[in-house]
Amino acid sequence: MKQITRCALLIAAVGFFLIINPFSAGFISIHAQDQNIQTIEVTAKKYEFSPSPIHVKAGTKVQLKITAVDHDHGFKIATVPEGVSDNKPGLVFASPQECFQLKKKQTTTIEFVAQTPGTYAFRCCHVCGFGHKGMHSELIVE
Ligand SMILES: [Cu+2]
Repeated sequence: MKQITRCALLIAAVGFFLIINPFSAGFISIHAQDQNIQTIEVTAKKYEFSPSPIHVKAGTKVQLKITAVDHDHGFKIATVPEGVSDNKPGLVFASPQECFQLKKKQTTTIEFVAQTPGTYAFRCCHVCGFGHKGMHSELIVE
């Protein structure tokens, strides 16, 4: 009799965790998203990014939604802030990429965590015309 009770309790406990956990985990991640994501609309055109520079807050997840207005462009950003000699990345990407391709008339979302305050240089990495080399700006994490 005692063993049956124990067994029932164990099943109830396992059931409780299976049912409750996915809900609470989902709730926490949705909650964190609301507070910590900064979405910034950016345009890329010959030969500038706008806004320039881009300001974000440290400790947040950043979503850059970059629209290439007039031509194919690219986006390449330094992950280590300017003037810092150690190679510890201050911008943390889920999927690192050398050069994000920005297709003409499309919006590309680039996500990373802005961990360390500082100035991060970025530039166009897709040859887009005579002014291509001058197409650069900065992301400032404050
Ligand atoms: Cu370019």
